[in-house]
Amino acid sequence: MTTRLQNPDGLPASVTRPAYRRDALTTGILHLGPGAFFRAHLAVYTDDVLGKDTRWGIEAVSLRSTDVVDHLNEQNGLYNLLVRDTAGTTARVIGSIVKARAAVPDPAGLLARLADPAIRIVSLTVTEKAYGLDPRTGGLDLAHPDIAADLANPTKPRGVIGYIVAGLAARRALGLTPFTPLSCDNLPGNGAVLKRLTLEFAERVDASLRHWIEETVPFPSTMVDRITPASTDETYADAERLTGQTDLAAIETEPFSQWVIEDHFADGRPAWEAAGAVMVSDVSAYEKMKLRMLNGAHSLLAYLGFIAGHEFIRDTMQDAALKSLAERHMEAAARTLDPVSGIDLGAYASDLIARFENRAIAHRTYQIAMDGTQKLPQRLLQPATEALARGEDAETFAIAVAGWMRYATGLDRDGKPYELRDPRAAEIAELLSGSEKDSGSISRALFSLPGLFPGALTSNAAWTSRVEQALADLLRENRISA
Ligand code: CS2
Repeated sequence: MTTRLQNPDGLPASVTRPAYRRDALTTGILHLGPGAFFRAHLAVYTDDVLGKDTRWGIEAVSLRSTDVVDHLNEQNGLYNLLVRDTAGTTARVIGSIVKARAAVPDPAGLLARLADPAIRIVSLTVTEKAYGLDPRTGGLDLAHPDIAADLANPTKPRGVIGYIVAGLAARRALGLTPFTPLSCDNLPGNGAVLKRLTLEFAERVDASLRHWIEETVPFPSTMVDRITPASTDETYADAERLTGQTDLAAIETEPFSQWVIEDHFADGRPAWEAAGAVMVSDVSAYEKMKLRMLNGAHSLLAYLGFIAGHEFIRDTMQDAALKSLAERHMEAAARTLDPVSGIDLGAYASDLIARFENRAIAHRTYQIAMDGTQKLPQRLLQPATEALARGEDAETFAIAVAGWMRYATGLDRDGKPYELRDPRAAEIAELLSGSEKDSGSISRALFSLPGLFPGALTSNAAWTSRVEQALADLLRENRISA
C-alpha cells in the first residue's frame, strides 16, 4: 500500500505544489458542487492566487453525495490535477480546498457557514438541472423537486436556491454584508438566471427579503471553460504513478482553461485575474459563443458519436463525416453570434477542433449526452431559432436534434438498452412507449415534450421534416447519409 496524499511535503520534485503555506489559509469561499469541473477550474484559479491573500481558501460542499467529500477530507483537501496532452501528463497538487462538507447529514451546519461573515463568495457548479429553471418562462419551476420541497420548508432547505435564499435571509437578519453568489454553470446569463430564481423564491418566502436581495446582492455571470472528463481508475492510477501516493480525489483535464467574469462583487474577490481570468462588465457575448460553438458542437458529436459507436469525443474526430459536420455546425453557430471583442471566431473554431482532437483526453460521448433536456435549449434550440429567423441555414441544428432523438430511444446500435440519464427520462420513455418506432412518430412525440421546443421551431415544417429525415437515417443506419 502506498501512503495516502495528505501533505504536499512528501511529494517528488516533479510535482508542482501550493506556492503558499496551507496552515495560513482561512475560508472565504463556500463552493457548492465539488465535482471534477470545479476541481479543474475555480479551485485551480484560486490556488494560483492564494499566495497574494490567504483569506480565500475554499470550503467545498456537496448537497447530495458524500464520496468526494470523504476522499477530500481524508486528504486534508489536497488532490492532484493531472493535465494531459499528447506530450504527456503532468501532476500538480492543488491546496485551495481547506475542507469539504456534505450538506445532507448536517443542513444546519451548512446554514451556519452561509451566515458566517468570513464567507464572502458562494460559488456554484451544480449542473443545469439543479437550478429549478422552467425553460418555458425562464423563471422558477415550482414543480422542481428541490424548489417544491424548499418552498414548503424554507428554513430547512435541501436544494441550491433554497440554501442561497436561507443563507441570504440569515445574513440580512444578522445585519451582515451579503455574500456574492457566483454561478459557474453552462447556462446563458448564469448570474442573471440565478438572480431571477433567487428573487422569485425569496418573494414567496418574504417580499421584503426579495427587495433586500434585489438592492444589495450582485449576481455576476461567468463564462467557464475547461474540458474535464469524469475521473476513472486510470486517473487514480496515473496520479499514484506520478506522485507515489494514493489520491482518490484526483482529476484529469486538458491544458486549455478560460474564465470570463463580470466584476461585480459585494465584498471583494480573489485576484483571479492574476491567474488568467478575464474581468469584464458584461460576459454575455463570451457565454453565447462558448455555449453555441463549443457546447453545441459537443452535444452534436456526443449524440451522433455515441450512436455510431464512438466511445470518446476524440474518436468522433477520426470519423471524417462527423468532423466535417462539427466544423459546419460551428460555422452555422458562429453566424448566430454578434462579434466578440478580441476573438476571431474562425480561429476559435479551429482551436475547438484541436481541443476535441486531443488524443490524451478520454471524454465519453455518453457523459456529454447526459441531461439533454437541460442542455438543448441554450446549445441548439435557441441558436437554431435565431438562424431560421435570419433566413440562415439551420440544418446542422436539425441533425443534432435528430441525434438527441435517436439517443432518447434508449437503444444502442445493437439494440441493447442503456440508461437515459436525464431528469425528464421518465416523461420521455412514457411519450415514446405509445408511439410506433418510426422517425415520424418518434419525432412528433418528442417535439411535444412540454416546454422544450420553441414554437418557432416546431411550426417550421421544413426544419422539422429535416429533423425527421435525419432521424430516419439514424434509425436505419446509425449514421447520417452523406
Ligand atoms: C460538455 C461540457 O458535458 C458537457 O455537456 O459539453 O461539460 C464541456 O466539456 C465544458 O463545458 C467545457 O468547458
